[in-house]
Amino acid sequence: MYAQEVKSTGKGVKSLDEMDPQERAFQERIDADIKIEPKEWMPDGYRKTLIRQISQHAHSEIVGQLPEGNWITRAPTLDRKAILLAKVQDEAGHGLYLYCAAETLGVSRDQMTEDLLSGKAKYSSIFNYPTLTWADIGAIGWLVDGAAIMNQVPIQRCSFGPYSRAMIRVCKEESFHQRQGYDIMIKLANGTNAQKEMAQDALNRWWHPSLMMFGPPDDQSVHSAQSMAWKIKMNTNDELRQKFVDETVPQAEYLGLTVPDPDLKWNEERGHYDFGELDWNEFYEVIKGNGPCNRERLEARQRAWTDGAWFREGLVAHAEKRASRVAAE
Ligand code: BYC
Repeated sequence: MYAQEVKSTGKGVKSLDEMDPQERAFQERIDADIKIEPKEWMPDGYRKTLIRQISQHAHSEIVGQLPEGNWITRAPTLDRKAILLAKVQDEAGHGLYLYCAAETLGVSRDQMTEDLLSGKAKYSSIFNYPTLTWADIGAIGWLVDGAAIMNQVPIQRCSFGPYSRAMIRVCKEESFHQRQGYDIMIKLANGTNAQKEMAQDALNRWWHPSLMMFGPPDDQSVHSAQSMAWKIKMNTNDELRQKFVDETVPQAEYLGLTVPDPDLKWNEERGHYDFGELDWNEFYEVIKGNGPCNRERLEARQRAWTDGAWFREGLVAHAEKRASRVAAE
């Protein structure tokens, strides 16, 4: 049954008949929507895929604080500053739940951090673009958090218990993030000409990178078929991208802004918007480390890790001292 749900190529996905009894029983539980919990048996590939995806997601939350954190001291009013501060703190919280969810699979926080800093583990391509104006904070909340919600709401139903439960909480907070971004855009789009131009310029720069957040086109997606069979991913990259375009274009129209795509057109027959081809070379360059801010982002994380060493050492020394005192009592 699960094989029919895999809408992409399905290549490399075993059928139930090809599985040994243990793997088959595991797949049948997934097909029946029974959650898998950390201590239960799972195929190695399932564990590795979850560690890859959850840690990439956690790193994205943490690195994602950098472009927005850049504007906390320059937010235009006290209210905007308090709201942005709360949002950026929420992202830190999301990163922490997600690192905890990945740790239940047997990987340590130190290992995940090393993999991020060495470039082995990825984080979302979107955070390698700069935030040049205040309108970029609006565009990130509206488009980037909007894309994140589109991707993450279905993952609330994913097969791995800790990831699914983390997503339920994360999605509630992401909805507030998206609303605060759209609220900034409403104010700017209804402001002076200069403010409206700033909003349009932010939309021009963030639109295409936001669409790329959903990952490569389905025919180039390496992991989709197997991840969907395991219900680690619930939709293909192209399905979510289309859903995002369909929901976001009317929001841009409400703002009186123009989506920067001459090929964007409502297709009555399909019941969806058609949109132009994305520059996939740009996407692959960004995820290879050659985007506008990749180096800056990793340097900032490296600095935070090095600067925090004394604190981590202090925590370990304190825990060891306490443990030996308890043992002596
Ligand atoms: N950026 O086979 P595919 C957020 C990689 S929002 C970088 O389709 P998969 C936030 C992919 O890892 C963002 N790399 O992969 C929002 C793979 O390479 P590896 C975080 C990407 O995993 C606002 C290769 O390309 N959300 O946190 O099936 C404020 C082939 O792709 C990207 C999540 O992570 C990308 N955009 O699908 C603050 C959600 N796209 O690993 C924070 C959970 C693809 O083999 N993740 N690649 O070296 C997912 O749903 C999936 O991992 C993806 C990719 C849809 C992203």
